[in-house]
Amino acid sequence: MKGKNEITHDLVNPDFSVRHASQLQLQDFLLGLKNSDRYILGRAITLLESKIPDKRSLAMNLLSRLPVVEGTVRIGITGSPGVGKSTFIDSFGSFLVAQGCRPAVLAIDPSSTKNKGSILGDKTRMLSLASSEKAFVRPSPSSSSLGGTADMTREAISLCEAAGFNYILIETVGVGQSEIEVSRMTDLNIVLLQPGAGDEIQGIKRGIMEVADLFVVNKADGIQLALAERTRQMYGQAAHFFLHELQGWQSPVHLVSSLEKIGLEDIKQSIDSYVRLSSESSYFELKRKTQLKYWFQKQVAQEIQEQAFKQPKIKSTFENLTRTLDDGKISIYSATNQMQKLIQEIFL
Ligand SMILES: Nc1nc2c(ncn2[C@@H]2O[C@H](COP(=O)(O)OP(=O)(O)OP(=O)(O)O)[C@@H](O)[C@H]2O)c(=O)[nH]1
Ligand SMILES: [Mg+2]
Repeated sequence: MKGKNEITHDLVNPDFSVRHASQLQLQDFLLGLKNSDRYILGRAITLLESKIPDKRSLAMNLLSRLPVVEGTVRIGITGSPGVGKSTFIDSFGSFLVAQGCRPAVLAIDPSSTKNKGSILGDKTRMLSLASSEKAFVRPSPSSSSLGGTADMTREAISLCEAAGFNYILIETVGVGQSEIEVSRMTDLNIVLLQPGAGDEIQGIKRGIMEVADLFVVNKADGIQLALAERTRQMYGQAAHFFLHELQGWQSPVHLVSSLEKIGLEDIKQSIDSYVRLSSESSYFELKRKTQLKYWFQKQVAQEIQEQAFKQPKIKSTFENLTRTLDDGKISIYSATNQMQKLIQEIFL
């Protein structure tokens, strides 16, 4: 007999029964993650997205109790819209499963606010991976949670690792801020290129060399194969002249057809080489530590800012000055100066 508070997922697994999501307690989450329960992992990530204070504090409590997990690899996958990131992740993720790995996919998609269909899009494009028991696929977080997306993704990585997933793949559309934030939570970044990318007059931009530890020219199939090969050569030459932060590493450029599942083994080998080289030189560990410090500082700064704005005098002065600034009755320098003085008066 099942209690009132239990629901049964008959269609998924007849033996599978959990307490209703809203009733899940810390111990349920910890046990579920320990048992690699994908349903519980999904609920735990939803908990992170919640704005309800009780749920948020349960999420924080959970995060602080997660076990330290070693041997995981966090991979950012970026590239312009439509280059084939989701298709690549589906194929490469399935390849990883066949190799005995356990991939988890998270997505940061700034376009999801505008294009509500993209959540469904991600899911349908990663069908084979999503159906694998050894994998976990989480489409873009709900649009309402934008703003703290980066923090949430970082926390979701920890949850996935605690649930036994050892390859964390994070898809992000290669536009500006989200890409940079993701590179601050990953061990290595794969940049996907279209055949013909870099052919334009400006050529290959320096910025792209700085974020890529591995290049994939995707859609290297059919009539695009020759063009893809030319793109591979161009990026190969550029990488040759670019000094990578990891000593002895030159970002390789691989040809892949995500649709036809060609070239995936080379990607895995390159990832393995990168992890080996960076671990040997302690770069791997150092990078993670630097990232931890970055997020710690950022979160503390955010907290200080939030608390400071709750201080009545600061709040009212700030609002007044903003209004005066709006009326054009004060210069920005004078307004900033007044705020600085007030902050010093209150805190020093
Ligand atoms: N020919 C060919 N087409 C591909 C390949 N990979 C992806 N595509 C196609 O490219 C289109 C876009 O693929 P997606 O995987 O959705 O690309 P994406 O980069 O995730 O797109 P966004 O998330 O919208 O930025 C789809 O129509 C795919 O079928 C490939 O290897 N070869
Ligand atoms: Mg996609």
